Amino acid sequence: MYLSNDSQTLVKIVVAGPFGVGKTTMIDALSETAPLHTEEVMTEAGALVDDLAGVEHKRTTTVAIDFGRRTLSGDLVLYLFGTPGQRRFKPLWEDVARGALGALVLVDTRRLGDSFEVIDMIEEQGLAYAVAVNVFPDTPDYPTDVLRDRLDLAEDTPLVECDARDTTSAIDALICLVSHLIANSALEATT
Ligand SMILES: Nc1nc2c(ncn2[C@@H]2O[C@H](COP(=O)(O)OP(=O)(O)OP(=O)(O)O)[C@@H](O)[C@H]2O)c(=O)[nH]1
Ligand SMILES: [Mg+2]
Repeated sequence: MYLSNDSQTLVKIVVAGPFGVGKTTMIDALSETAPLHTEEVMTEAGALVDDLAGVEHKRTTTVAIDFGRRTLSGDLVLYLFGTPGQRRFKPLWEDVARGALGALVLVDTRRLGDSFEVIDMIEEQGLAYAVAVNVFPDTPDYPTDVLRDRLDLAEDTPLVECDARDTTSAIDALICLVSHLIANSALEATT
């Protein structure tokens, strides 16, 4: 649970994405320490603004942050910050993203349009990111090139599929992001 005193690289990573895409679920699956959550029960008052289509069993929503920690091979320690999903929290997305090295953007392809604003915010913050499609049972099967096109992703932006509930799958998505960040920094070092 505690980090050793050996030299470590500590990195802030944001897990972002629209309402109900599985951010809190993923941080639960990833964190090697008891994760911190700020969940509140959803009430009837929110029924008109928070669309539960596709996630009808969802009962709570994040109102500030999720926080967890994951050590990847050896001395690379990732501090994972999850954002709330609704656009009314946009100023908070920006605050949470500040100082991060990169972002894992979760996407639900049943509601692709909901992801655009989050991706815009990440790009405006100048953060490198990878996109992970959280697969639900009725997720439509888009060809990769169509999906990349719809999300308007740069050629080198990684796009993977994951199951946010599954630790191995969530770690694979995280490794994909970290590999992208390492490749970016190697490129910057040569230019
Ligand atoms: N079938 C399936 N269900 C999932 C998956 N990931 C999350 N869920 C469910 O989908 C719902 C949404 O999960 P959350 O983790 O609360 O989503 P969130 O992105 O944190 O939501 P907000 O914080 O409210 O924006 C929950 O009911 C999860 O149990 C998945 O990979 N597959
Ligand atoms: Mg959440």
